[in-house]
Amino acid sequence: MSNSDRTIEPLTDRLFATERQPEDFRFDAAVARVFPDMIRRSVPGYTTIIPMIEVLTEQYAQPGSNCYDLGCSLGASTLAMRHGIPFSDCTLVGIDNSTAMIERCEHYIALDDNPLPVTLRCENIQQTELSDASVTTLNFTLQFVPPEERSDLLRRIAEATRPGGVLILSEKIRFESEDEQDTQTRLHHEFKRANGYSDLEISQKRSAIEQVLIPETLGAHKRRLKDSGFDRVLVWYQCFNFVSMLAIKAD
Ligand code: GEK
Repeated sequence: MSNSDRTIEPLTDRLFATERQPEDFRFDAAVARVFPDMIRRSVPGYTTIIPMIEVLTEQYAQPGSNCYDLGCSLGASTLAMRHGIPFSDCTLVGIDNSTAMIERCEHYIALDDNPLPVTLRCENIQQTELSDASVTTLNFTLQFVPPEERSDLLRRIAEATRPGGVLILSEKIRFESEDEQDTQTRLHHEFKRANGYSDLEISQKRSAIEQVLIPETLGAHKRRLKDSGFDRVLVWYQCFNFVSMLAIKAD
């Protein structure tokens, strides 16, 4: 690995700026290197959701429990949880199956001065062990799990969650109405344009990601969360076709 591969200076995302062969999007080293810039300029509301994860974690973390960040990438949501957890006997675990992400995440965690230890695991969240949880976060990660395998994961999270515990679930969604789908998609693309992405970048990224990021409707998410063992589900944030939900297990 060269020194430049090790740098954690957030670089500008130009991955789709020039014409390239169509290929499915992967969370590889090239993506990890530009990820903070990419997600901030691509996901409306991301810069609001991250600090709110700290607020939500502070509300729902329980003493002596485990807190999980599933699909932690470079640890933005993990660090928000770390700062929100008010108990020194909690265990915080960040999990991602991209080696490139986990390697860089270690640097970001080390740079942060909060004393709560963070364990990082390079694992598939669909197989990872979960237990005695109070707060679990899936911040734009479930959308990358094949739809038919999502119930299984949510059921395991609900089973591992203590009474009174929560799942914070952020997702790109689609809409029942074609008209709303078109309008919200156009507004999302305008957001990307306003953040400096060209039409070529927007369309090439869209083609690369559409086979791997499968959005579902808000109704489908809510139903599945309830069927999986959560008692209440509420939307606490929405910006265009991006939402964040709070799924709560009753006391
Ligand atoms: C943030 N939460 O900054 N197992 C483990 N990790 C996975 C899996 C899987 N099956 N599928 C995808 N991932 C972060 C942002 S990004 C969202 C999360 C985005 C990981 C994948 O490697 C990537 O790092 C992350 O989920 C999704 O708040 O890029 O839109």
